[in-house]
Amino acid sequence: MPKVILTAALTGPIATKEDNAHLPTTPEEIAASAKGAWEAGAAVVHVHLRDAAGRPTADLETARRTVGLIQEACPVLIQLSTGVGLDVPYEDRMKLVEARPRMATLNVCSMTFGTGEFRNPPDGVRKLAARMRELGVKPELEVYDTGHLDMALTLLQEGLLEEPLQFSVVMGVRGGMRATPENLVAFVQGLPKGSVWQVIGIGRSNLPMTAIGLAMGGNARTGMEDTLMLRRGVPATTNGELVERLAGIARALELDVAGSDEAEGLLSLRR
Ligand code: KMH
Ligand code: ZN
Repeated sequence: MPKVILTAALTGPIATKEDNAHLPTTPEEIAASAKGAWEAGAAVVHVHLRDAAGRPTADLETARRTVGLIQEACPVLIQLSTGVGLDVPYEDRMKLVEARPRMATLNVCSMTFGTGEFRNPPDGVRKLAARMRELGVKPELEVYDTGHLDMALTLLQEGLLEEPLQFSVVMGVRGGMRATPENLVAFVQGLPKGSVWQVIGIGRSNLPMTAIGLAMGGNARTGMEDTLMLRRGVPATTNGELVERLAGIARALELDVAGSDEAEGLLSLRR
């Protein structure tokens, strides 16, 4: 049976405990949530960090501590977000890869992001890509629109990225592409042969778009960064239950859910 990789995006940069009291924000809560997600079938966790006041942070000590706690809790693969949060300076965000996660996100273009602005300046993106290559941290290319794919391919041509490229096709952010099956099909057709890709569906699009992505042969991500709701009117209480639902969809499609050790090979991670 074909294998699929499920990722749990545990926290994200925007929601707070006021939006959902179960959102993990401290290093301990994030590690416990990572374990629950891994037990439910996530091979990868995508990690954002918060400071003591609950705001997004790129503090390297918090990153090292959180990575350490997750590693103690379970063998899940750790992907740190270098997106961090809309108000965190790019120079601080870049430093997070020094915590040497197996993977980290690379957002290749600036854009409007809901009511805010997500700044990814071209020179900063190139520096970060180069540093990730040096450290052997696999970039997950976050692409929110077709021009972002062109930028990723430019970085590949410049020798800043290595194939196979790994994409997160993010759908449903206001400022990026809308979450529609037509957009997903068109986008995936443009990816270089051999690329690894997953769908990220924001909000209500999470369940249908990840299901469509799995049926199309992609991987999929869920978690409280992407949706705080299990279904309409029912808030998620753990990341594990969102992963469990996604794993159920994968199995219903006769797809095997990859463990972390299998995912390591499928994602061509170094080390
Ligand atoms: N922080 C958001 C603005 C990432 O994790 O790299 C976008 C984001 C992407 O969450
Ligand atoms: Zn993120």
